[in-house]
Amino acid sequence: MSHPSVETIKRESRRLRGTLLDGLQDATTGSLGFEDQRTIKFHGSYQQDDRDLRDERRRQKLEPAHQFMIRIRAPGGVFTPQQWLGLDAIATTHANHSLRVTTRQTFQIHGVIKRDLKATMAAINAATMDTISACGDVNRNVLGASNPLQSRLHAQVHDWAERLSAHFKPATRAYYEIWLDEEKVAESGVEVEPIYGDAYLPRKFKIAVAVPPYNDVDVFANDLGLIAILDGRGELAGFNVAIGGGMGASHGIKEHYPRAANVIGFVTPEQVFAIAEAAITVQRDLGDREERKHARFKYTIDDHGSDKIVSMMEERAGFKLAAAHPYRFEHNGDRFGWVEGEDGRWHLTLSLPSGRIADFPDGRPLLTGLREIAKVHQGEFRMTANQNVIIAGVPASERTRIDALVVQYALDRENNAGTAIARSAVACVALPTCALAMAEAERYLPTFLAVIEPLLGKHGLREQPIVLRISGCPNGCSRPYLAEIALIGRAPGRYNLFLGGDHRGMRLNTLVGDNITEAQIVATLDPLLGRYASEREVGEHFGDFLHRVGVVALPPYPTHALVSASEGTTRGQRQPGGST
Ligand code: SRM
Ligand code: SF4
Repeated sequence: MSHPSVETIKRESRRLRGTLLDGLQDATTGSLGFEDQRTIKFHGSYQQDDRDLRDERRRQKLEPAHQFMIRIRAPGGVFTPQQWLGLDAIATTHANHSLRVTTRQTFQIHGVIKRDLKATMAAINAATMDTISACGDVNRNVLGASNPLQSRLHAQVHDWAERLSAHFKPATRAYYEIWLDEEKVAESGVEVEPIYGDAYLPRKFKIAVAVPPYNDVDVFANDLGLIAILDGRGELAGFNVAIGGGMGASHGIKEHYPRAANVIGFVTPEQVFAIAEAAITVQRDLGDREERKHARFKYTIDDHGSDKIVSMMEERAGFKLAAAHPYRFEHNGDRFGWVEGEDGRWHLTLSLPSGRIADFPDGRPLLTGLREIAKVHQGEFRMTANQNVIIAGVPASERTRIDALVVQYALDRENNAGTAIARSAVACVALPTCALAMAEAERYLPTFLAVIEPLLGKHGLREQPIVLRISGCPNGCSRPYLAEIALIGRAPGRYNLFLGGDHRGMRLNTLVGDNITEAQIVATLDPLLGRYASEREVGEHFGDFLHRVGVVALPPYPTHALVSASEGTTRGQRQPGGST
């Protein structure tokens, strides 16, 4: 049976209602129908099945072990201790006893079965959170720099993330009707979607707000990036605007490529909403609605030309962009341990294993430990886009108590043991829940670290920060194409090895090993790390070194790699190749 296209489903969904209410009530299957599986994404949930159990269930002629992933909308990644406790209770009551910090600063909960979905959504709302447009062809969770040092600026950036998220939330009341039993609007399904229109966007759209010198949100991986520019007094003067970032690619299909966003100009704070809305509506109107794989803003920009897209954005926004301001990024990682914010409060960044918070059988009761912290913590929790957590806003007098809990529950194991590469490594979820995974990522990271760390030790590089990212498939949820070393799943136990991204998330890396095994990856990396250890210049990072000595060049697709962090670049300008 052929299914309708996603475009048809969206248009005919009566503003994202579809037949979801009926589908949820059908007790004969743990699955939703094809259309409802598409519609539910806009409500922040994906139908999945436990892939570890697939073969066995097939042998037993059972339907797959259907379950749902739920993603919270959390602009800027800030949660109160009460919200944390609410999520913890949901994870232990309705889900798989774990919380998963994502690369977009929020939580995913896995393993919710269909008959529990509604109760879980209601519990999320009761804990003062929602999941609206956490997935689907709309604006997704807005990232906001989580750098804890500049507390005042952080608050402002968080506010921007909140406001942008609220502004681009779909207008439909479907979510409230379906999950919270709110009364149906008079003519249910005909609400006006002033920004999205009848068919929403051709594809997902992502916004991030970065505050130099930290690019912890990987601003260039977003459809729309806002780079905060401060005036001479340290006040927010406005934002440089970058467009067309995206990571998704396909193995062997050159038309599907990752792209680093290009900087097109500068806007004042008053102009932000107009330019963001212009970008989104240009993509709404020009984006490819025939081929979903080619439907992201990055392809719209490359197909029509950056100049045309920028002109259209300016026309719709009603002003011309000013020239981009100079800015400089230092790195795209998190800073671990305690730091004092300018408000005199303290912030503790803890490295989490691929963002997974569970009570691990090896003696790391991370879920319990963070629950105990949430019970006494008076500040907030901030998720980072590198899947880590900041226990933020701790009064000096409370530090000892938090430290004691951190030690008691082994929350410092990732931070104290291991190498700099391990602390900052990012791996996507992949197996067993992700339907698209071709190889392990989150579950493989510890194994890979166990082979790479001795190599780093051998070459005296244990404390050298190197950006390592693993994705289970070329969709790139760990933003691997911006890493200095990236493994991208091809098949069980086999990866594509990419090298040469930079430590600031400003240059795409290049394929150096196609469909190779762990042994081949190690054999490739060992001599390169050795050369790096002996030939690097002072302060030179691994990816930059590989470019300088000619081991890698820029990739063959239009990279738009930004090679000079100190240059504000102008609209439409293709970035030259070369290394920093
Ligand atoms: Fe992603 C699809 C997980 C961040 C690019 N992503 C998926 C799905 C929903 C698989 C699916 O479609 O069936 C994954 C669910 C796995 C699971 O079992 O939970 C999934 N993506 C994730 C998360 C949880 C990865 C993580 O380990 O943290 C991240 C959740 C973010 C969030 O909270 O909103 C996540 N995904 C990203 C990022 C990184 C980012 O946004 O900064 C990217 C690359 C940036 C980009 O969008 O280009 C990303 N995910 C994709 C793509 C490729 C999209 C494309 O246009 O090419 C897919 C596939 C798709 O949409 O068809 C995808
Ligand atoms: Fe799944 Fe691929 Fe994303 Fe990993 S990169 S979570 S395998 S879609």
